[in-house]
Amino acid sequence: MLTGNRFSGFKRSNYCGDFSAADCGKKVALCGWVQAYRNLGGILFIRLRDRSGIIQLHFGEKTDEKVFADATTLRAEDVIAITGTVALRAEKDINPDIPFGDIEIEVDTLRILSKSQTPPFDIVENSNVSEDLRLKYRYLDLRRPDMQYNIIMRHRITKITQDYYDKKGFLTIETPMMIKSTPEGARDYLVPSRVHPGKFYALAQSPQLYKQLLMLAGYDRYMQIARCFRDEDLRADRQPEFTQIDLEMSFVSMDEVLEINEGFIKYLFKNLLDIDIPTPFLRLTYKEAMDRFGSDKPDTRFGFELKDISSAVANSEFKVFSGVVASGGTVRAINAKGCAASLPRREIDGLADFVKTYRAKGLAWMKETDEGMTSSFAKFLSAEEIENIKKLTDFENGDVLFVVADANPMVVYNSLGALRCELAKRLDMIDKKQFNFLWVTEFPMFEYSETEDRLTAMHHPFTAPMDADIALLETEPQKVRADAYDMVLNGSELGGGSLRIYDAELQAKIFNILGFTDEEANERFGFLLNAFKYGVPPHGGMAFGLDRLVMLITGCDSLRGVIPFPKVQNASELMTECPSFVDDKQLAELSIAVSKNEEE
Ligand code: AMO
Ligand code: AMP
Repeated sequence: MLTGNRFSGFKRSNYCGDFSAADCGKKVALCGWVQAYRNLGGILFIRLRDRSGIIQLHFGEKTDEKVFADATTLRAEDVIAITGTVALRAEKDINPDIPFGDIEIEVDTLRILSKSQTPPFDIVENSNVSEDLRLKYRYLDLRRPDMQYNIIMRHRITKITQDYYDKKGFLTIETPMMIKSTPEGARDYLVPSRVHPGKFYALAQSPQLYKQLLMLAGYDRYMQIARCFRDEDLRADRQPEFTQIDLEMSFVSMDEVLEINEGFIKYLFKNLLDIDIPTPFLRLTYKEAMDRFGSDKPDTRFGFELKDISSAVANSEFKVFSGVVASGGTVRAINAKGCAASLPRREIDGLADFVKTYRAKGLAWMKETDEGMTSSFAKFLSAEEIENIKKLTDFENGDVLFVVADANPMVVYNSLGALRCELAKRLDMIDKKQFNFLWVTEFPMFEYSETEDRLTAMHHPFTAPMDADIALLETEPQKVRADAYDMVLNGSELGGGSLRIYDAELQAKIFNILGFTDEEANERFGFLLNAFKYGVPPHGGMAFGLDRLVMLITGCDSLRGVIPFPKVQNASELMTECPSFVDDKQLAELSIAVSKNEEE
């Protein structure tokens, strides 16, 4: 039977989480979802939930008969509106373990606004149902208190962010999402144009060029909570659609950019969590980060720093080591200090398999306990070589040493960099309450791309080279360092940016090094090179990953925990099942012919 609006005339007075014992006697009107029900014959308890919390409703002797009868029909997730009186619970019903465990609402009236089917999973904290099922019914998943906490934290972080940058004189300015496709960076998501058959927009990977043009236009300080789109392979910390806190400033040095942005972190943590983050942050050059931690986003909550032992093994009989040194490679080690007892042989073998996923050819090890020394490689080395290794790595009884040798230093860095994190995880050495922020600076301008067989920009092509290295652009571009920086938190890249090129000639040179002819550069970035003819302020900026920031603050292990409607590994959304096929009519309007589809 069709009914009208069962809610009309009702006015909510409070949220469910608004109460304390001091409110006893107060008349209230509440709305929400039925969390649970307990029927004890003459007495019925319903737990009522809204986004603020849960309160107990009491239906008993004093309750009107019809209201009581209606209440017995309630099931989990039904939506109701009630009026009643706040009351102290009977002594025996007090639950000291939950919020408002000493009070309840004695119900006068009940309206059943919407019935729920039995949900596919319980709406409770720390649900252990599969994530796929949670994502298919995301609107139910989002009812769970831990998801609501994350989403509310996200709101508060966004709000505090906007406040901070507003105070610092940043203007919020929107930039277009449908922009010109430029083939640098990740793959673009394309949007076909109906009115220009055969032509496409790209969804913005970031507001980079527009924010630079805003500096050129004199807006001086810009910020935007910007949605970005990148057709990349997904990981736990990567979504195809994500949000940046995007910033740009004019007439600034790198120090000023870093200062204002570490000031943001300090302000955020103080206002959100009342945690004092010390500033200035530690600054590591890219080289130091790689040498000490094997990573350009080092986690400094634990030691296990890398040690170069190439000099000790350069002339060794053991060709696995000396051969690598001779070919220009490197041999490095991690000393797991005092961990001999916690690292049995089978654990060590497991770690050898682990580093192979980072292309290491092997993991040599050496372990000393009161029973003596065991090692996979010591027998191949002279006593003097072992002694030198011990000196270089501060190796003592009780330690385990891990060694990787490779002709390609990046393989050594990547595998030992990952190994130190894995060791810390397995040995439970990470303090989850610690927030270690740092900057990595002096990144290389370029990296060699094997797939494209050319240099590509390590950050992006608009990043300025360091003054000290300008001359190398002509001779050894791969040695040029950039005025680029990343902010790192506990081993995750939280944000990155750079000072920008503001000179047309230098910008054109960089495009050349990246392999564009003048014509290609003009075709793709002509508008920028043109703009550079009209008076450009020196400028620089950065972007934080908002999703990553919220993820790290809430302690989630995936971005999916802090994005209301995320995509999964294969870039689809399980609830609406997008992407989806479209009508032939739509395709025809866009002058698009599909040459292959997933179902074929
Ligand atoms: P960059 O590409 O380093 O720089 O991105 C800045 C930050 O955005 C976050 N991020 C992501 N988060 C979730 N999913 C993704 N797929 C993803 N990709 C990046 C990271 C990263 O540090 N325009 C420049 C910034 C600048 O130079 O000002 C840029 O986009 O936290
Ligand atoms: P092998 O001579 O192959 O038995 O190697 C002796 C030890 O050196 C084993 O523990 C191997 O895992 C290790 N090993 C082999 N290649 C490398 C390498 N490139 N780096 C570090 N250890 C290696």
